[in-house]
Amino acid sequence: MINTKEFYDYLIEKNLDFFAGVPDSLLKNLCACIKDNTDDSHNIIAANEGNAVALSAGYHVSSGKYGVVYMQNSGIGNAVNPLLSLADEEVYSIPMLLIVGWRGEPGVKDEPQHIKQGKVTIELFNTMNIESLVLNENYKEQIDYCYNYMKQNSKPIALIVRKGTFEDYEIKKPYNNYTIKREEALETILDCLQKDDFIVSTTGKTSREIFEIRERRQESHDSDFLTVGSMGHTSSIALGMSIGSNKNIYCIDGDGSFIMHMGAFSIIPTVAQKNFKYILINNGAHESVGGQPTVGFNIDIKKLLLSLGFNDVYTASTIEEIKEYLPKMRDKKLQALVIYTKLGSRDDLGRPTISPVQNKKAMMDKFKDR
Ligand SMILES: Cc1ncc(C[n+]2csc(CCOP(=O)(O)OP(=O)(O)O)c2C)c(N)n1
Repeated sequence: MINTKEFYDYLIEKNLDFFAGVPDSLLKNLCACIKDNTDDSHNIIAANEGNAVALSAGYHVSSGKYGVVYMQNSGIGNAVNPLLSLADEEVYSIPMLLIVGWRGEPGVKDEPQHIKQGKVTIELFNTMNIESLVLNENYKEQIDYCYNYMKQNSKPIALIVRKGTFEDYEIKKPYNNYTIKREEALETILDCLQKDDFIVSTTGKTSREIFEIRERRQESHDSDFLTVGSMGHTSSIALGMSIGSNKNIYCIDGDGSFIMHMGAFSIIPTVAQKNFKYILINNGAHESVGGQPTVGFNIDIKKLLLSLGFNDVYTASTIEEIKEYLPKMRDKKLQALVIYTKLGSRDDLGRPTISPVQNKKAMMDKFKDR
């Protein structure tokens, strides 16, 4: 295992002092260490991984230094475009150090959404002609190698991080002043919905909690599309679903996900009909992967959604408010509810025991039945 602070200190020693990225569970100790020790102007928690690559590119052009971009391998897809059409040696030829958490590494048990991505991670870098090294205990030599490589070749290089590579770094418990937990908010939402309503829920603990609430209540899962991967696309999946059926579709999103592909919200009001309903659970953090902050509390989301064309945007921070506002959204078009919650989830939170394909098939049958 690598001592996380010593790894960070070595990056700084090599003048690799600008960080941008999206947090990842495998990198949560490193992300916490970067956050603790770096000025906010030099650690940008980006909306998505493509933005992080572009930030790092801009930083290089003006400073001459090499940026460090951290991401989960799920984020490679978001990064491919700026890696190939901005940083690539056949375009602007911009060096940067990519640090990529390897979820779904072959032979290591992981969730379904990580299996394919894990299998093709190294191949994807090979295809992009980006050299990649699997990070190990000789990290100083590896960082030296990457540094010299960037200097000589003026192009990105990647360090791939296996599960359990970094030692624990004391993660400061993230905190906000709200009082209800996400799981309580979700329980209340489910209480307020009707039997023939459908849900599309976002990546991370939101979907895991919905799954467990249904199990606890001995209810079926066939009304819930638990978006296990594809972070940031929940609202577009829900929008598509609302076009394919006249049933009510409730999108339950997270602030990190909302911010990741916020562009979708410029389209939603131009397309959505009465059956598309948007609920955002805003805890100001990427809670599912370690609680790194988002800008969820810096944005006036109500104003933003209204300006984009939503007709009503309710905000709630208590169970009573959720119960009051959710039913009001039922028969009107372009309705949204933003729920502010505290951080935290149960230690024993499980994961869906049905596969994504089973989940989809059951839901398709339910749509057909009606
Ligand atoms: C493209 C991509 N980047 C990063 C991740 C890792 N990841 C999974 S859940 C999550 C945080 C989601 O934050 P938010 O939507 O605010 O929900 P919360 O966890 O706070 O409930 C992240 C970063 C991912 N799955 N996909």
